Amino acid sequence: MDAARLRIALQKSGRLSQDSLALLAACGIHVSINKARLFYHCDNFPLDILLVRDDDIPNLVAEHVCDFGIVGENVLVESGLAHQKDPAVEVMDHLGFGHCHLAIALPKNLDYQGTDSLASKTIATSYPRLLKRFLDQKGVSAKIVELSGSVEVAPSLGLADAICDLVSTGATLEGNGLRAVAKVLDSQALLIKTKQVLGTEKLAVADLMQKRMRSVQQAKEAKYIMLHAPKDQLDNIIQWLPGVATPTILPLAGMDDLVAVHAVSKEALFWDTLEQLKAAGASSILVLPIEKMLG
Ligand code: PRT
Ligand code: ZN
Repeated sequence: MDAARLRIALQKSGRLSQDSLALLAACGIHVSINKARLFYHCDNFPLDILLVRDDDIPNLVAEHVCDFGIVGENVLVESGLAHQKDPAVEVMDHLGFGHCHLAIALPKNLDYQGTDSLASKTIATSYPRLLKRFLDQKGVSAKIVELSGSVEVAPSLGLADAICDLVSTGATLEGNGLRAVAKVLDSQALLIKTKQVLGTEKLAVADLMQKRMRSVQQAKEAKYIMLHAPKDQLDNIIQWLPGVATPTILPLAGMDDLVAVHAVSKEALFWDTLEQLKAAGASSILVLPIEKMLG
């Protein structure tokens, strides 16, 4: 590996691919992907990208073929390389996309009274390690059948009584007459890093990339709020602004009883907060997205 260029493993084609590349783009890291190739040099940042199947990413990082990887928590934990006592890779950040959860689901007509109802059942899954860990924790003995895909059809084919699979909207379970009964793991995309010590140059690049990734994530949630507030309601209105440390208070030309309040909110802003602000006397409320944040 070039001593100064970082190498990151991303999913080649699948649910994490677009968001992973979009995150790099939002960090100002440019690469033009032509899916025929597996290896890309970014032209404006010392980063090379290896496009692979997501299942290979934990190993590529653990073996230090790549310095970093972006992979679902489900895949990392199932790989066994995130073992709590001696993990083979380091989890640097939760990236806020690829959200799903691993759940045990049963045909709707099957009775479920808690995890004991799974005793002696056959459960089909692509996540045998995670499922076994869950069943062991619950003290339930069930038979695990490993399938690499289309797990949700296993009960209707008579291959299994239940399944353990990833769920995001729940539409696949619904479409196959199944209902989720127990959550095994919450998952989202993670930035993982090799445990090998990086040289000084690479370390500096890694630090810069991570800082940019964090700032992109912060900016995604954060909003810039502008509103007008009656002076005598100012304290009350400010307390309704979520995640705001120090709002800016500005005079309004020709208005003695009103001031403008500008603030950056670091939390998601919901309609009910805006309605509460309005009820507290705020007017001309504007909420704007923030593109970049630093410091
Ligand atoms: O080819 P490669 O091995 O790289 O890809 P893959 O087919 O193994 O993975 P892919 O692209 O399907 O998913 C990549 C990662 O996206 C997963 O490891 C998860 O971390 C994350 N993710 C997020 C999901 C889902 N949501 C998801 N809904 N992965 C899979 N699903 C599947 C699920 O298995 C089920 O078949 O979608 C279906 C359920 O979706 P809903 O919306 O109907 O509930
Ligand atoms: Zn995969």
